Amino acid sequence: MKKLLASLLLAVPVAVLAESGVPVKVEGAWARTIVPGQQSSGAYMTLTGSEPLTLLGAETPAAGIVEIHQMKMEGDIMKMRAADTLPLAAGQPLQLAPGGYHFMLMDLKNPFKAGSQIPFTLRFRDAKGKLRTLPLRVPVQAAPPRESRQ
Ligand SMILES: [Cu+2]
Repeated sequence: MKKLLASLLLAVPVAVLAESGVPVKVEGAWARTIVPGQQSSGAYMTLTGSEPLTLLGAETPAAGIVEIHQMKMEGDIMKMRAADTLPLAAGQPLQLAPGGYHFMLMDLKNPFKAGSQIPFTLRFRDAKGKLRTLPLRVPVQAAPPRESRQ
C-alpha cells in the first residue's frame, strides 16, 4: 500500500509555469530507466505554450548528446529520425511520447535508475527570435506516469 502511494505521488504531472519567464507548462515528464550496458534513453513530456514558440532542443548533464527524434511508420517499418526543431502553437499541447516525438539521450553519464531525477533544460525560441530556457527535473521511471494527460 505504501509502495502504491509512492508511485501515485510520483505520477503527479510535473507542472512548471513561468518560473524562468518561459510560458510553457510541462506535464508528465519522465525519462526511461536503462539496463546495464545500454547507452541511450528517451525523455518524454507534454509541452503546452501560451504563446507560439519553437522547441530548439534540450540539454542535461546526465547525457552527452540530446536530440529531438521522431518515430514514424514508413511502410511496415518503424523508423527513427532526428528533427531539428518542433513548433509549439499557442495553447496546443505538443506530446513527446514513446512511439512519437521524444528526446533521445545518448552518451549517458548516469545510471538512469528508477526513482532518481535528472536536471533537464529545455531550449525555446520565441516569436521575437529570443532564446528562452526552461529548467526542470525529470523523474526516471520504467514506464510512463499513469496520469499523463493527453
Ligand atoms: Cu530516438
